[in-house]
Amino acid sequence: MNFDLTKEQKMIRDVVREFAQGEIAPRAREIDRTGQFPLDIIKKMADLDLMGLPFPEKYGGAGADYVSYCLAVEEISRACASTGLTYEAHISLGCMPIYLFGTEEQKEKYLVPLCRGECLGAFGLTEPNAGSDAGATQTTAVEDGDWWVINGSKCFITNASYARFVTITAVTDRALGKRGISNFIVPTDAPGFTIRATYEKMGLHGSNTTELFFDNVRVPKENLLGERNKGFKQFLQVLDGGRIAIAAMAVGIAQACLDAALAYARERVQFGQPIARFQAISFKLADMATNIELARTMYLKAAWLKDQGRPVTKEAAMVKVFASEMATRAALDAIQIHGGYGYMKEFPVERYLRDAKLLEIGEGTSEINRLVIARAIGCYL
Ligand code: COS
Repeated sequence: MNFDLTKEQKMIRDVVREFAQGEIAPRAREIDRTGQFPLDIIKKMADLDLMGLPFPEKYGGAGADYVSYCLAVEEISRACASTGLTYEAHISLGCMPIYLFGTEEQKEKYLVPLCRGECLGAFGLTEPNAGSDAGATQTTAVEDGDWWVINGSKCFITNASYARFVTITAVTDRALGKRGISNFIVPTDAPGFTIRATYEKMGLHGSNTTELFFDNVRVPKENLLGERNKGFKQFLQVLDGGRIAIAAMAVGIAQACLDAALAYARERVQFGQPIARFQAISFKLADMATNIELARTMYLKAAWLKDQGRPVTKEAAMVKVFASEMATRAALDAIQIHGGYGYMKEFPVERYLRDAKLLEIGEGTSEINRLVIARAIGCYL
């Protein structure tokens, strides 16, 4: 067994870390305050070849592995979680379905511009009445000659305002229930397709969150992605990968919590000494560091399994639950260590809490992921 990163993985992590700390971190507070989407940062990430990092060079990607991609997600999220989520959703939810299930023609047409960072990737799964129960999708796609006609709506969709096309799920055979769902690539300029970005969120203010509305939207037959009626399994497979990357995001936020809390505790003097010297504080920091190490090791193992083409459903769910809940705890402890200052916007730790919380909800709630784990270990046999 070898726990070392390869030379290439280390190189990618270090390049991304330097870029994230130098160019993203100084902007994070402003991005949170104004809610301004960091489009110029995304352009720079494209210049660094990050927007197609884990995809083959023939599709415009950088040919790196999933481990390297997750390391990049951690580093970007450590600097700015809004930028981290934008990146994660682009790769794991936007690019991945097309890479996994697209025909060569579809990859040429859709994956290449995504990998080059010419537009952002987005995936429309969740609906007002189909959240955890994603199989309850109500959006429909009905055949009409050489076309599919799509009607319905999606909610909480990341990146769609900056996408040229969105992959969505729709019911193609109602009688088959969740086994009658298919995936479609829908151009965002198609007549009848409306995108609205008016949510007021608790955190991740710089991440674009949208609602999608389809009113008799016509897409050509060839925009079906993957096999007809296999959409449910396809997106569960996509979500397996996404959950590992969300865990990497959580580790990034937790690391930022530790960085901030440790620096503060070493400087802040009370009762004649830095508070880091008090056991009550140092043990909090020690626990934070231990949990971060554990979550990082878990996501690296899960990403490695994915790179080997091995089953990863259970490990992805485990690390998603552990890392996201760990990040929220780390943010709460970081605030506590900062005392009254931690409650103020002048310090970054209150933002870390608002940003971390989403990771217990998005790409499968902690409850759904515990259900996946419980099934995998045989609780319900
Ligand atoms: N990968 C591939 N196939 C999978 C899978 C996975 N990870 N998990 C289950 N499947 C298969 C099952 O084997 C089953 O196959 P058959 O039809 O051949 O029997 C099929 O998919 C249906 O699975 P299941 O019966 O388990 O579906 P359920 O509706 O009971 O449960 C859960 C599915 C709850 C796990 C799923 O709906 C889920 O993950 N929900 C959360 C959605 C989510 O994360 N939303 C966030 C969106 S952010 S983009």
